[in-house]
Amino acid sequence: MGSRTGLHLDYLSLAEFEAARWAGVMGVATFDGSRPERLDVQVPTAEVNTPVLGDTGALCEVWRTQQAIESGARGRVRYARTANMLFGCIAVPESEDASIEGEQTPLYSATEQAYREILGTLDALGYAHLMRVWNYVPEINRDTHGTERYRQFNSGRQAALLAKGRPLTGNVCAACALGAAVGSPLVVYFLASHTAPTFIENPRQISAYHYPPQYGVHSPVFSRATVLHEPDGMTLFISGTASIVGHQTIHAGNTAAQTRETLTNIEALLKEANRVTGSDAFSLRTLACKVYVRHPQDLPVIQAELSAALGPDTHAVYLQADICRRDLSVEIEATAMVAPV
Ligand code: 3EB
Repeated sequence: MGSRTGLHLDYLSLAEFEAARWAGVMGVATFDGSRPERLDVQVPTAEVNTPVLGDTGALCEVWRTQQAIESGARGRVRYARTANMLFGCIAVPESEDASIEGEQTPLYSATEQAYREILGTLDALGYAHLMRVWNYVPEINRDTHGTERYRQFNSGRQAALLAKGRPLTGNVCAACALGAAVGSPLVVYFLASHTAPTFIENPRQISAYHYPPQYGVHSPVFSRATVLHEPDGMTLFISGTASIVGHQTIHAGNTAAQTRETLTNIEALLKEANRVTGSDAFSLRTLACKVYVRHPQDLPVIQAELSAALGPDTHAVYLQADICRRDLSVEIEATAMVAPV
C-alpha cells in the first residue's frame, strides 16, 4: 500500500518482489521460509515458516521508506533505520542448554533472550517506542513442560519487559502471536519509533494485559492498535484481532461467524483510531489485511466474509497458522497509511 507517510507496505509474490528491485527497503518478511535471492544482504529479513494460502506462492511483506536508511546488527538483531523509525528482526532457536540456569523452558528462554536483545537495541540506538511486533512461535498450541507454549512465550515476554523497565500495561506495542512450523526458531520482527505513537484499546474487549488468569499466569502484553503521527501522514497498526468479546472467545466452531465478529472488532478499532486522531481517515477500505487461517479448508468461507465486508478490491493475504487460543480459527491483522488530517 502506498502512502505519503514515508513508510510503504506491500505484500508481493517472491517473483514480483525480485522483479521490482526497489530502493529504500527497510525490512522484509517472507512466509514460506524462503529468502529472496536478489535481496541486498543489508536488508533485515525475517524468515517465517507458515504456509501461504491461495495461488501467489511465496509471499514477501515489504516495508519501504523514502527516507535515508542506515542498517546494521547488534547481537542477533538485524535492523534498518531512518531518523524516526527502525525495522528489526531476530530469530532465536530453542536450546535445552539455554535454560539450565533456571527452571525455565527452552521457549521461555528463547523469548526472553529475543526481547532482551530487541529492547537493548532500541535503548542503544534511541528508538524508545516499540510500535508493532510480529511473533511467530513454533507449535504455539502444544503443551510441553506442563504448559502450553503460548503461555511459556507470554511468561518470557513479560520477564524481559520487566527486566528492561518497560511497562506491562497501558503504553505497550501492538502485536500478533501465531504458530509456525515445528523445528523453526522463534522469529520476531518489529517496528519502533523515536517519537511516541498513540496506543489504542478496543471498547468491545478487555485489554489483553488485563485478561483474567484463566488464559495464563502471565498476561499477553500488547495493545489492540497503535497509530504513529508524522508530519506527512499517519500509520495505523492493528494487532492480530480475533473473535473475542470481553475476554471470551465467541462463535467457537463457526469460522464464518468468527470472521464477522473479528471484522466488527476491527471496525471498533477504526472508530477508536478516528476518535483519538480527531479524523475520519481510517476505514475498512484503507486497510491492508493479513489473515491467519487455522484450517486451510476454511479459506473460501473467510475470503467470502472479507470481500462482503471490504468490497471486491480487498487488500488481503492469507497464511496458514495456528492461533494462540485453540478455539479460534481465524485472526486478522491490518495496517493503514493515510494522508495527514
Ligand atoms: C487475542 O486477542 C488474540 O500475544 O501478542 C492477538 C494479538 C493475540 C497479539 C500476543 C495475541 C497477541 O488475545 C491473540
